[in-house]
Order: sequence, then structure tokens, then C-alpha cells
Amino acid sequence: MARTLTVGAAQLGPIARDESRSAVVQRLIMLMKQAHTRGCDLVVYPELALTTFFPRWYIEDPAELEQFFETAMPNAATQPLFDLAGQLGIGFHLGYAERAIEQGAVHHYNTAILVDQSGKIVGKYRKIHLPGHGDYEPHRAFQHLEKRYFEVGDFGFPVWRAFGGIMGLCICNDRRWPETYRVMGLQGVEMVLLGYNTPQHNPHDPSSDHLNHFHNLLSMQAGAYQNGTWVVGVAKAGREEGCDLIGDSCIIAPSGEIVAKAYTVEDELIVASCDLDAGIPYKTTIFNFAAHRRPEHYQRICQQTGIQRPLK
Ligand code: CDT
Repeated sequence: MARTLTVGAAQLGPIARDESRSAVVQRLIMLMKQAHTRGCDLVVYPELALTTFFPRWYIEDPAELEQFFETAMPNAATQPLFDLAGQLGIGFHLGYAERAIEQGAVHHYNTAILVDQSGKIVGKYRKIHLPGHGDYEPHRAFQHLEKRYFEVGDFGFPVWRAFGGIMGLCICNDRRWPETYRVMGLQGVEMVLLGYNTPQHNPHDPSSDHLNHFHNLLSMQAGAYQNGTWVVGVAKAGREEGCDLIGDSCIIAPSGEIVAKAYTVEDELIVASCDLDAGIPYKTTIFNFAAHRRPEHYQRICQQTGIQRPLK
């Protein structure tokens, strides 16, 4: 029997710095209702989907910074989204800034969750590849202070049996790293969900600004093909507080082909019916890892060149 999952990639347009959580959640709800009308089983929202992309500012006041973080999930502001998901029988993926207290210590992460069709959280991921810088760089129009505001995620790249398949999560900059997909690929991932906030202008390397859209798609299409998995990449897009973010949200098949793509930089839902078995031909032939991968040789080369912590 075909394992078809109908997925909606719910791109968001800009979120203003002073936009309330409940206003944003109303936007998410509108998109979820559209997704339901269009037959979706799962709707995917972007990275940090509840607030503006606050790492673009150097925020000195700890109390002001904490306002961008969620101390519980669900919470009062997001409960209506969880309730609607349960009522409609639709799952969702949501990125947000997480403030966690674990073993008596406070931690901050850039986090994504996977919520099933009953409204229950079934997967949680904390971003590992944090881009940008840790110190204030006053000469820049926009900061990228993820290294200051978040800790490196401590969950690795797990996968979950959900929605009739094997699901994996990563966040934004993670999508540029082959290891991200491969670690999930080695666990048989069938669909990778990810959100991003990608500025048009990279202050650390403006020479590649004109390639931003290409590099976005290149990374996700390669990750899909090389691991025989669906990839659903969802942007926060448009001019947010004077900073232009790319759109290009898309749903990519295990062949590496884009099957649906956003054409605006606003709130926009794109939908595709995804056959979760479509990765099997890749996983059993050209990318049959058991038959063709040679990790013992990768390890040997890493040892020779002194590279630490090689992928096993
Ligand atoms: N949010 C995020 O990870 N954005 C990065 C921008 C890097 S430019 C400093 C990305 O890889 O898209």
C-alpha cells in the first residue's frame, strides 16, 4: 500500500519586532486551516516562527532578550495552535527559541518540534550548526548573534517513526552540512523537515550574496538525493525589520527534484503529496549504504590528515 503523506510548507512573511505571539499564532492558524482544506496531514512552519529573527540585534538587557524565548511548549500563546491541530487531525513542525531549565541550570536553544495529528509532541531537535558570531560587531548593520544567544543543541540528529514514515529535523544552517542529512540518512530517514531565516546579504561573505538562492536549493536538493529522502525546507521570508530574507520554500523529492516551490516572500502555503516509498530506489541501489559506503576508509583518511572526530 502506498505511503502517501500530504505536506504543506507554510512559509511566513516578515514578523515585526513588536508583533505579539498571539498575532503570529493567528497567522499560523490561518495557514493550518488552508493546509487542512488542501488535504495536508502535516504543516511545516519555519525556524523561530513565533518571533522576529532577534539574533540580528545585540540585546544587552537580559530581560528584553528573554522575551523572545518560550519557557514551555505548548504555552498560553501556542495552545490554540495545538488545539486546532488536534481538532483538524493535522500534525505540525514548529521552530522557536527555547529556554529550558535542566538539572537546575538555564539553557537557551534554537529548537524545532514535531507534533503529531493528536496535538502531541513526538520529536524535538535543538540546532547544532549555529552560524554567525558571539561578540557584538558594531560596524555591521545587522548582527548574526546565534552563537551568543543559543547553545549548541545536545540531541544529535535523531529520527522518529511518525506520520507513517521515518522523520528527521534540522534547522536552517544545518541544511548546508552534508553530515546533517547523512547522520539521519544512516538511520533511514524518509523526510527531513527544516525551517530557515536566511538573509539575502551575508555580512561575512558578501561575495556570494548573488548565489544565496542557488546555495539554498543546492544544499537541500543534494541532501535529499544523496540520502534518498524527502526534504521540506520552509523560509521566513521578505523584508523583516529592514533585513531582506530569502524565500524559496520548497518540497524536494528523493530524486533531488523540487516538486513545489513558493513564489512570494509572504505567508504562503505550498503543498505536495509525498510518496514515502519514493526513496527506496535510491536507498537500495546507488545509495545503498551497506553495499557501497566505505567508512573505514573515511576514518583512515581523517586519521592521516589529523581531522578530529570523524563521522563513523
Ligand atoms: N538562521 C540561519 O542559520 N541562517 C544562516 C545564515 C548564515 S549568514 C550569517 C543560514 O545558513 O541560512
